[in-house]
Amino acid sequence: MNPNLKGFIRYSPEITRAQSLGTPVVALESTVITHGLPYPENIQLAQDMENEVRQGGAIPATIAIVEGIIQVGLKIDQLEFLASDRGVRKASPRDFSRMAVNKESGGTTVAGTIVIAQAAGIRVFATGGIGGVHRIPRGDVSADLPQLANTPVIVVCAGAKAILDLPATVEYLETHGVPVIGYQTNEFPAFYSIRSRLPTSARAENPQEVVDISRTHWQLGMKSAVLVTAPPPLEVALPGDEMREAVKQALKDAKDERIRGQQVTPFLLKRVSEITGNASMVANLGLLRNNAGIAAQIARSFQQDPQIRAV
Ligand code: PSU
Ligand code: MN
Repeated sequence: MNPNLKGFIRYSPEITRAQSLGTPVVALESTVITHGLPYPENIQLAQDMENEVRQGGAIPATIAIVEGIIQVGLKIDQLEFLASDRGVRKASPRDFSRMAVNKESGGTTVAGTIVIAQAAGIRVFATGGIGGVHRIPRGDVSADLPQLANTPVIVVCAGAKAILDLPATVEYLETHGVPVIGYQTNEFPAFYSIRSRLPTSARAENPQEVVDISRTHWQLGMKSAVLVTAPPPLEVALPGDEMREAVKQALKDAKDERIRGQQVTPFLLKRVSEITGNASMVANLGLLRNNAGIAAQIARSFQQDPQIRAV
C-alpha cells in the first residue's frame, strides 16, 4: 500500500459509491486511449471497455491524470479530452511528479495505472497487452515489468505486445516471481495471435480459480502482481505468420527512423496496423473488450471471496 499516493487521488462519485457499497470495481488504463489507438476508435474503445465491465457486473474505474490530478473514474468529457487532444502525455510512475507540478494531463500506462489502482484499493485491472523487453532499441525495458514485480493486483491481458521480445519478457516475469496464469490455455498468448509456444506458470478455467491462486500467492506473503493471460478472441486473432511478418517490417521501420523512448510502443502499434490493413487494430480492440469482460468476472469472484480481505 502507498499511503502517500493515496492522498493525491481524486475519485469519481460513482467509484466512491461503489467502494462504500462493496461493489466490484475494475481498473482500466488510459495510455491505450491517448497513445495506443487513433481517434475516434480510442474513445469508442474506452466506452466499449467500460460497458463490458458493467455487463460483467462490475464498475469501471478508468484511471488517468487530468491537469496534474490523479483521477480514478473519469467523466465523459475527461475521456473525450484525453482521446482527442494530441498534446497529452504518456504517464508512467516516473512522470507523475512533473505532471503534478506542471498540471499536465495524460494517459496512465500499465505501470502507472496499477500503482494508482493498488493505492486506491482496486485489486483487478484490465489492459490489452503489457509492455516488456523490447527487441529494438536494445536495452529498452518497459516500466510495466518492474512495477508488476512489486504491485499486488490481478492484471488481465492478452500476454505482452507481440512487437516485443516475448521469450525475454516471460523470463523477466519468471525471474521476478510474477505468476503467469493462462486463462483456459497453457500457452502465453502473443497479443494479436493466439499462440507463442511459450509456457505459462499456471492455468485457470474460471474466475474463481484465478482468485484462489491470487489470494494464496498473497497469503504466502508474495508482493507481486498476478498476470492473467487470455488469448485474443478467435474471430479477431491474426494468423501467426501474418503477425510475425508485419512486426518484422515495423521493427525495421522503427530502426531506420531511430524511434526511441516512450515513442517506441505507439510507433510500432501504428505501423503494424498500417501494414496489416487495420487487421491488427481490429484484433487489439477485440482483445481489449474481451479482457475487460474477463476482469469484471474476476472482480466479482474476488469481491465475494470470504478470505480476501486479509491479503
Ligand atoms: N495495451 C494495448 N495498447 C497499448 C498499451 C497496452 O493494447 O497502447 C500501452 C500500455 O499502457 C502499456 C504501454 O503500459 O502500452 C507500454 O509502453 P512502454 O513499452 O513504453 O512501456
Ligand atoms: Mn520503453
